[in-house]
Amino acid sequence: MSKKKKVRVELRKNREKPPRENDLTRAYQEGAERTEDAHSSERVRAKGDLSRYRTVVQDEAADGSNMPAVDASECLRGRVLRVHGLASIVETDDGRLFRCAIRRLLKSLATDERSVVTTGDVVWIRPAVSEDRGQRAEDREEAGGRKADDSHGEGSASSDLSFVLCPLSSSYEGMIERVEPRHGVLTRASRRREQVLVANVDQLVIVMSLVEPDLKPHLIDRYLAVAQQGELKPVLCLNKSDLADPVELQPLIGLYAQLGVPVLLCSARTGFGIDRLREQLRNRATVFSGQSGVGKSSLLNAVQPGLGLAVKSVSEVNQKGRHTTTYAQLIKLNFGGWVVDTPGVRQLQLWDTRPEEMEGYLPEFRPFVPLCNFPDCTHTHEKGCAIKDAVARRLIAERRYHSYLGLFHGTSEE
Ligand SMILES: Nc1nc2c(ncn2[C@@H]2O[C@H](COP(=O)(O)OP(=O)(O)OP(=O)(O)O)[C@@H](O)[C@H]2O)c(=O)[nH]1
Ligand SMILES: [Mg+2]
Ligand SMILES: [Zn+2]
Repeated sequence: MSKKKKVRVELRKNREKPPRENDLTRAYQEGAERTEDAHSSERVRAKGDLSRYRTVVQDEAADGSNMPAVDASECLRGRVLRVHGLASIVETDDGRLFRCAIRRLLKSLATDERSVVTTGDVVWIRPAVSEDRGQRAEDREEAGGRKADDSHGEGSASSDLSFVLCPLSSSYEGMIERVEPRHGVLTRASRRREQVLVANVDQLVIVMSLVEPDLKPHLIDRYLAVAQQGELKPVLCLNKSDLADPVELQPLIGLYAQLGVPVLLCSARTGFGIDRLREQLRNRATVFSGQSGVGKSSLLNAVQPGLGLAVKSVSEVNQKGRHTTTYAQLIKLNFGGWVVDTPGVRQLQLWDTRPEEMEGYLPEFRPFVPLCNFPDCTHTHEKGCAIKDAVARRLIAERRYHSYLGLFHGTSEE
């Protein structure tokens, strides 16, 4: 993560030069009778100079990010709750909701327009200027007064913001001026481009159902690779335990537990395992991901009663390919932390990885890799391959080796 610094900069130096009737400096130097005037003008001007300085937020390493700096006195900091086409819903630090467009410059800086701004992003927005500014001087005063009461850290940077607030039903409008550098991302390749599904989360809860739809072990392994790539702590959540016999799952649970991945067996229907899931989410930033119909939204409704997320109705259950959740949505948890519910994924291709890097995504391969006969062994067809040998001796699970082959060849075995 790059460091942030606040700096004082001089803004619009050229445009805001105080108007001068004449060249007063020359008049002063010439010792003319206008000395008094010249003096007082200079005094006024010095004050003007001061007000032209602003605190801006920018990255410490100028080369680290190409995001534009923003003027903290004119912008508000917030987090993106969801993205609807061209509009992003941002909650500012003071708890207001803004419907925002994205500054065009940011789009030209991004490698993929779909990921310029994504759910979970920390952004700086410029509230929209109300058209009837002139008539609302009274509102301005009132709002300014209120503002002083609810001071809120960085968001309180300016009291002259109040006049630009423009209510639109229950929310305001604004423009996203800057996206803070991300950490902890859920990313995938989509049509040969990087798609950042969610940003700034700590952990990925991989939701699988034991049946309806059936468990997909290869998909779990793919998710584990994506978690490692995005620096997310993975958690495996096996849902619909009410529909299957958990005894048969012991080898699978054992395998992932051995790899250091917490495994939670749950049922959104009966409430089994929901307390443990809630503890896993407390005070963390989490994303839920998995196929459509595994019960992501149902689990979140169980974790926080009253949430009311839409879940697939019984009549829709057999309609394959229908997603009930259609966009990633950030939800605040009333016991601390937040979670992003996402639409089901059909395919999960890793972004920006070469086949020879794939072995790095299977931690249990590591001790064996140096023992292969060829230093550049791909563990696919080579003789004297220590990985294949370890699979034969059951030191590496065959299932995991097959997942590796799928990752290596870029095929999704589902
Ligand atoms: N038997 C059983 N059914 C469940 C359980 N959890 C969810 N379901 C059912 O599974 C179906 C899908 O649940 P959703 O919560 O909509 O699944 P989702 O993962 O959010 O799906 P998308 O939003 O399409 O990605 C619904 O009909 C739920 O009632 C469970 O623990 N047991
Ligand atoms: Mg859902
Ligand atoms: Zn090998």
